[in-house]
Parts: sequence; C-alpha cells; structure tokens
Amino acid sequence: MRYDPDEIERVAQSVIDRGDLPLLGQDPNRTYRMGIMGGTFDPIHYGHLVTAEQAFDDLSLDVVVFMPAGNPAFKQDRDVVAGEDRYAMTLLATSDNPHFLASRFEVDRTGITYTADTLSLLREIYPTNVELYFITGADAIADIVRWHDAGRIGSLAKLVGATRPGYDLGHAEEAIRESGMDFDVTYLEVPALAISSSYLRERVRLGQSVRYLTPDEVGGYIHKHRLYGAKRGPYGALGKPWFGSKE
Ligand code: DND
Repeated sequence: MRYDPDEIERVAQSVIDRGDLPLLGQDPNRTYRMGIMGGTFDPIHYGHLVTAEQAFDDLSLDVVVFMPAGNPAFKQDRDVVAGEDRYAMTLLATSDNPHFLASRFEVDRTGITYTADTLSLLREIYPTNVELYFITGADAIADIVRWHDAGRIGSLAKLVGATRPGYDLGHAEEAIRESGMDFDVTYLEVPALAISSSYLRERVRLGQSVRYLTPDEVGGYIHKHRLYGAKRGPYGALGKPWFGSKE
C-alpha cells in the first residue's frame, strides 16, 4: 500500500513532535535500530517487558517502541478493553525505562491496524539508516505467515522471536519455509515466563492479586478502572477495598 505523502508528513510530524515516536536517524553516518513491540497488551505484563528488555540488550537496539494494537482484527472472538485503557497501562508499565516508549501510533489510527501497514508507515517516516525490528513471541512467528499481507512484513522489518528455554523452533521454522516467504528472524531465549494476559484477566476476575506479574501501576489502573471484572483491589491501603467499591 502507498500512502499519500502529505498524510505521511502530517502523521510523522504530529507523532514525533509529541514524543509518540522516537526521533531517530539524524546522523547519516550511523545505523539506528528501532525495536517495535506490537501487542494487544490486554493487559501488558512482565513477559512483554522482559522480552523487550532482552531484545534491546541482545540486538543493541536504540529504543523499543511499545505499540498497543488499535483495532485488532484477530481478536474479534472476544471483547478487548478500549485502546485508550490498553495504551494507558502500556504507558504506566514502560514509563520508568529510558529506552522504552509507549506509542499511540496504532491506537489513534482508524480501522483495523494490520502490522504490515504499521511497518509500511514507519518505513516511510524514517530514513533508511533506521532499521526496524518487530519483536514477537516465537509462537506468533509460526502464525505470521498467515497475517494480512505477510509477504510485505519480511521486506519491511527484521523479526525477533522470543522463545522459552527448551522451546522447539521446528514449528516456526517449518511454517516459514513452507510459506516460501522471506523473513529475517533472530530468535532470543527469554527465561521461562509463563505469564499471559489471559491469566492476568482471569486472576482479576477471581479477585486474586496480579502483583509481581505486572507492574503495580498496571494492577492499580486495572482496579481503579474496574477492568476485567475487577470489583475490589488488593492494592488499597491495608488491604481495604478499593475506594468506591460497594463490597
Ligand atoms: P498479540 O495479540 O499476540 O499481542 O499481538 C501481537 C502483535 O501481532 C500485535 O502487534 C498485532 O497487531 C500483531 N498481529 C497479530 C495477528 C495478525 C496481525 C498482526 C496482522 O497484521 O494480520 P499480546 O499482547 O498477546 O502479546 C504481545 C507480544 O508478546 C506477542 O508477540 C506475544 O507473542 C508476546 N508474549 C510474550 N513474550 C514473552 N513472554 C510472554 C509473552 N506473552 C506474550 N510471557
């Protein structure tokens, strides 16, 4: 897909001006590496954060941009909380890390936010000395061949696939080989973190703590905004119900 140059200029200016995308590529004599951690982040948790931090270190990235999906077409089978809430939680979770950035780039776009379109826009915004690294779980690497316009993804970004120790890469590698598409994938072994967003949602629904699974700020936000069926929070002073709670 080609974008109207005026539109690209407008989007680029507004997102970079308000610090929503990093300013990168200024020195033409060096290469910059921008990590993009795409996710539904419903909610964000330490599995996402540790993966991004390790990708930052192992691949010598300059920055990792966390990009909550706007309208994820692939999550039509269940309700996803509003993009605004997922962005707010992502912002809270990443704010203390100087090389992490939470971006509204997808949340603010209308329509379905496909990764191929996001990477395409980023490719047009940034000069060629900025390389894009799309970070994802290794399970998703096997699926990527079925994503919208998958063939284009490989030409726009390098992929980083996070695996658990002992994870069998065979499935992902076979899916890529069979697709005939060209993907440049670097696999990273991330210490076993069996945390998932669905596990957190279930714990919240059952009134259980999510402390040590996600930053406390995210747990606080979930309870304050009554996401995922939260009724009362284990985060209130002295274990008292969260303010406003009827229980
Ligand atoms: P998820 O819904 O899997 O995000 O979406 C990941 C990205 O894929 C988003 O940017 C989507 O827009 C894009 N996508 C998916 C499907 C189709 C298309 C695009 C398309 O364009 O057609 P989650 O919030 O569930 O997870 C975020 C990332 O973190 C994922 O890569 C996931 O594999 C990974 N992850 C973990 N990594 C390490 N340890 C853990 C993890 N839990 C999730 N515990």
